[in-house]
Amino acid sequence: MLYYFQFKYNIVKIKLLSHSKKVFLILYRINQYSSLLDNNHKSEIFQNIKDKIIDLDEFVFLTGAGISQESGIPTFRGPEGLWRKYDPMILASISGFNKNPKLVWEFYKYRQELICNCTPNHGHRAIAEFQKIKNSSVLTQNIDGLHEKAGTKNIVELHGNILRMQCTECEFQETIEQKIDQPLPPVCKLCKNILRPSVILFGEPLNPDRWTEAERLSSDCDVMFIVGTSLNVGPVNQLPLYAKRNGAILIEVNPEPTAVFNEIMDYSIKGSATEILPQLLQLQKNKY
Ligand code: BV8
Ligand code: ZN
Repeated sequence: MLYYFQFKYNIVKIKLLSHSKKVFLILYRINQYSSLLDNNHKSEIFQNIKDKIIDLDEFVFLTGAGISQESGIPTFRGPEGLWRKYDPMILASISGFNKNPKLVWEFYKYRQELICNCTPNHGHRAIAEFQKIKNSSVLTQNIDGLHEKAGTKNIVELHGNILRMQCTECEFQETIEQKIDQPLPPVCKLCKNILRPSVILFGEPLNPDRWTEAERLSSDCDVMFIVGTSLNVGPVNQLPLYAKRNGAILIEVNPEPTAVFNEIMDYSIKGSATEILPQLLQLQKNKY
């Protein structure tokens, strides 16, 4: 009797197995087919983009934390994002700094030490290369200095640079090479008041000259690439609208299309900066 059940169980098991194998094969085929579709669709988008932008002259790259993610710098709002662990209104706002400068400095010191050991990735380098063949500027929300490290020119650091610090009272400024070895908060060598990171904190206006330059570049460009940003933060998230109003083509590069602004994008290329930007660069290089 036992053998009978054993035999029956084996038959059922083999049937299930072969059935699940078939299911697995079908799923594998669907997956293969959809990634083929995906790639076909992507190459169709790229061909379309090439036809549209190949003869245009003025390009702007608006970049956010996503372009530095593959250099090892965490983004802010992703699953591992900084703002999931820390409250930006306590650690990255002007009110938080005024209330507890030492705590804010500890947050920035931890990020400075991470960032100063990071290097540009293929995405940063593709933009630096792109600039050699087309007139292009970079408007970055990032404070990590990686665009500059990649050899990029015409950069507007809209939110400042974490590897610089400045006096809260006088004109004193200082670049941070490796790490801050003074007690926190560091004090100004000239007037002994406390220093602050040279970044724009939440609740602070952007530097007026840099903002005016960003408005001009966005309003005059033919194409704006929006790379690695959730466009959550204002007023920078208004810049694609300046470009759109001027009739520019908006091309987004992001594994997750931005929620609010997705409708105004002419193209939304799903993918990472290090994967997509070199391909867009190739489009321009293959012009002739
Ligand atoms: C201002 C420097 C007016 C610091 C930053 C309440 C109180 C105070 C202000 C406000 C408030 N409510 C609203 C505001 C306005 C506020 C704001 O916008 N808040 C948001 C949160 C709603 N804005 C301000 O405060 C600004 N100033 O409004 O001033 C004013 C005028 C006069 C007088 C007084 C005041 C100042 C904003 C600047 C704040 N500083 N940075 C620091 O970095 O520590 S902003 C902060 O968010 C980050 O620094 C970053 O720069 C910025 C934007 O984030 P993203 O770069 O987009 O990053 P995020 O993680 O969100 O997205 C990453 C994306 O990458 C994702 O889409 C992901 O899918 C994608 N991705 C991931 N991996 C990859 C990838 N893409 C490509 N490849 C990959 N591999
Ligand atoms: Zn000073």
